[in-house]
Amino acid sequence: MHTKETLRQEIRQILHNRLFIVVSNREPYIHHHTENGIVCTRPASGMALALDPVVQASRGLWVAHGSGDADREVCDAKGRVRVPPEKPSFTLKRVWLNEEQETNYYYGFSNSALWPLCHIAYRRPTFQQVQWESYQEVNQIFADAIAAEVGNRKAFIFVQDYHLALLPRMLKQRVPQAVVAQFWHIPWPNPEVFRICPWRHELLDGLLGNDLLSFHTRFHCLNFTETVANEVEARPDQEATAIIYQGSITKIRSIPISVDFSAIEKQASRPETLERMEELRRRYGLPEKNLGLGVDRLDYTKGITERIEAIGSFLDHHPEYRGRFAFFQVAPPSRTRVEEYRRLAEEVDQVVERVNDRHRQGSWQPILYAKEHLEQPDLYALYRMARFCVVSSLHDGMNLVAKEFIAANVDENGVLLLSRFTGSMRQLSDALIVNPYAVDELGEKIHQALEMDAGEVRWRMRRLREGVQVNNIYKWASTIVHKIGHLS
Ligand code: GDG
Repeated sequence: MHTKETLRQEIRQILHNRLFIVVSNREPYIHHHTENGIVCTRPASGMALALDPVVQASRGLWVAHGSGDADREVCDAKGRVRVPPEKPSFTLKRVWLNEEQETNYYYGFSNSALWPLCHIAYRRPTFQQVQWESYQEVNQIFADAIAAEVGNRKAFIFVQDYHLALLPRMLKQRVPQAVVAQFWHIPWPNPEVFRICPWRHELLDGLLGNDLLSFHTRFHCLNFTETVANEVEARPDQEATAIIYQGSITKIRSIPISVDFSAIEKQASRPETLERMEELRRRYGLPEKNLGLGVDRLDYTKGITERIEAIGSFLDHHPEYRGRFAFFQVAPPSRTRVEEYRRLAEEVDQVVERVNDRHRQGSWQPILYAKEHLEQPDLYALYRMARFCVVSSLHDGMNLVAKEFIAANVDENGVLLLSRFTGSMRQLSDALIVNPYAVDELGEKIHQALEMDAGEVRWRMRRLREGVQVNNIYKWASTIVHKIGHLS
């Protein structure tokens, strides 16, 4: 079994004393001003949560955008601070962006062009020259910051995600001795979809600066190699596991990400979790039995409106559940400066109101909606309380909520409903697999989850738990570290 300790040993052996650098837009720790002084929080980001234990084990360096309003105050002159605050084990180096760069690079090109382009969720991407220029500029800022840290040293640089597609090529030019790998956390679309991007050649050129480029699934790898073959002068090898471009090789691999199973299991099993469950019941008026749960950043790819409609359909067809059931949706606001996300927030409000109005009985209503960021221990308590958890993404690279729910369900009494359009579906076949576009069918699956006999619930959850326990975050990291090690 892969653990934090085995990973630490592997990192020591494989990476020797080379510098290990993780790069991402989102920082793993954010410092904010509050009434009680400066407080450090962790963002609701699957990527940041997944990588944190890896960098802790490597004792390396993490370079990211400093986005908190107190970030500068806790850093030294080079933008560095030791984290996690309770037990510092690595250095976070913050890169500073101005308001305009944040608007154009982050909210603009990253989240209004690339995000909808890569997710088939029927939201049209917008392409603006000014946003593209800012994207190039910010990738260059990251390259400068990293080059200053690396100098002439040998280093492994592990870049995250779609915000930094141009960075690998820039790094190869600035620090050619470094091995560069990237993980693309979201889907890669088919060539037909990708070809509408005006800067597709530049993006592909940037990504082919990597020595290793990984996706969650083989399907995304194949989409990528096909896109490359259609768009640039490059030669994929026969198995589509590597691309030869301008004399250098980029290996393409599928390495599915995961969660820290044992840490979540441990946290969920603590006696304090039982107290928290009681407290959450009181705070949100949650029922003792028949609780359904959804946990997502408020994002149109997550299929939140479809899921709420499905609850409505379920109650239309099974009115005997009125008053005996509740669905709790946690959805912290996300990317609120993008118009599409503000519109989604209104849509979700409306659908929640509509379904509640249709089925309300006295003081009871079916949907309880928390538009807020909950503390992590609250989430683990909720995962333990829920009879079922719905992950109904329209398209999702992996989806970590599904795996967190499994890791926290220590009583083996929960059912996972999982969209067939998530990367995690390929590993979690003992879940109830659903199509979020088929709202009535999803409503019937909810009924099936509530009616499922305890034996079936247990064997399904037990098999899911065995799978996630083995295929945990340390296995993901170990695979990546081994692959990077072979490249040097
Ligand atoms: C991208 C890809 C891929 C949510 N609400 C709260 C909260 N969360 C946490 C969850 C989970 C994370 O946010 C969301 O992870 P996902 O994997 O579901 O989704 P994305 O953020 O879209 O992540 C995705 C991932 O990268 C990793 O590669 O799986 O496909 O889109 O960890 O627990 N956390 C807290 N409070 C909340 O209210 N504390």
